[in-house]
Amino acid sequence: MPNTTPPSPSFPTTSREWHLLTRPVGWPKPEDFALVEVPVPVPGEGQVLVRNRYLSVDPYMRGRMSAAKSYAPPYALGEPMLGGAVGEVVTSNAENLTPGDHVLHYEGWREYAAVDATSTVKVDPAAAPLSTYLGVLGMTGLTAYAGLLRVADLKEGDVVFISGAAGAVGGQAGQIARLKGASRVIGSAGSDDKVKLLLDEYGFDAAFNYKDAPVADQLRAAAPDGIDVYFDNVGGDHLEAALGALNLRGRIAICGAISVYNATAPVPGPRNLPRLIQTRGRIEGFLVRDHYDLQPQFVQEVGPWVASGALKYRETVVEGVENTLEAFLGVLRGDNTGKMIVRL
Ligand code: NAP
Ligand code: FER
Repeated sequence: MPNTTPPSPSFPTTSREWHLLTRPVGWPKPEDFALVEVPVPVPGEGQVLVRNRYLSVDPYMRGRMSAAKSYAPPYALGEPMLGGAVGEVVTSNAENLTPGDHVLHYEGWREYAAVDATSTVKVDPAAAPLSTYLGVLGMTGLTAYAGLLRVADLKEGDVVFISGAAGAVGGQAGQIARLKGASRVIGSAGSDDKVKLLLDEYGFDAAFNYKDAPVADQLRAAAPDGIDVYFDNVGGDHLEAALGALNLRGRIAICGAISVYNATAPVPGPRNLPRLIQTRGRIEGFLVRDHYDLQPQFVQEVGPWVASGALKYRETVVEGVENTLEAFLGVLRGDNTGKMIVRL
């Protein structure tokens, strides 16, 4: 039996959602977007109405704002944008979900969403704070885990370099490397406070502010014996510097290239790719979607580290659906430490 409960008389009738109006060129501008008020959607058969509580804003969303063909389809103009979200089921036309349940789904950038129950994952607010299902125990966490352990094939004793190291993926990748027996973990980030966090709280052995001096120089000083693994969140000069420092049979996992996401023309690649020949090195890009088979192992291993504090995480929480765009732009600017989250 569907277990729909009628909304209470005080239930709002309208919902706000973010639409993409025009495809940004370079840095997205507020005029490219609109916060639109619409009627609260009516869930169809097999759907639930979800009141979103936390929205995820992620770097990949910049790619979906462009028309270019990629691994995820472009956002449609004049339509609500999509993204990870966690919310509470308000009404249910699905057998397996009940009002009061909490679910993870992909209809973010809005207050209310009617979602197919089969496209949701039930989450337990008693097991972990709801926001963590978008971050340390969610997509960005699995990205760090799979990218480091499977793609970069981390081995005990490796010297590991991580860019974007104070961000959601990078901070977690660095700490997993440490917990898994890396001999030296080096991170780069864009502010002195972030560098301090890496050294004082996340247990990195060395860290530098990439804005202070050329990355290649700072990496050479931090890793005088070279690196075995590079986890790339940034691309550009970071990637070239990492190739230059790569040891024999080194591995580079290309997770992201945020330094070029707003570029208006193709950006040249690293000038020192032949370094892969000398080192018999390997460079491999990956998408987290191809690694969900690791999800149970990830939760089993990382969950206890998070619960015990062995793995620390930060979240930067922005309040209010009306501030979602600013939160997203903040990720591109580096306003966040750890996972950027919008709380509704
Ligand atoms: P995040 O690191 O929490 O936030 C992005 C960070 O990028 C910012 O805080 C900023 O920190 C840094 N940044 C911005 N512009 C930069 C530049 N020009 N040079 C160097 N750093 C810059 O974001 P995240 O969600 O964890 O994602 C990190 C990377 O992983 C992104 O490239 C993302 O696209 C990628 N990713 C890939 C997958 C996958 O499946 N392949 C999945 C998730 C994420 P600073 O202050 O340090 O500059
Ligand atoms: C990102 C977040 C997610 C990203 C890629 C993904 C390259 C991957 C999504 C998927 O596997 O579908 O910031 O940047």
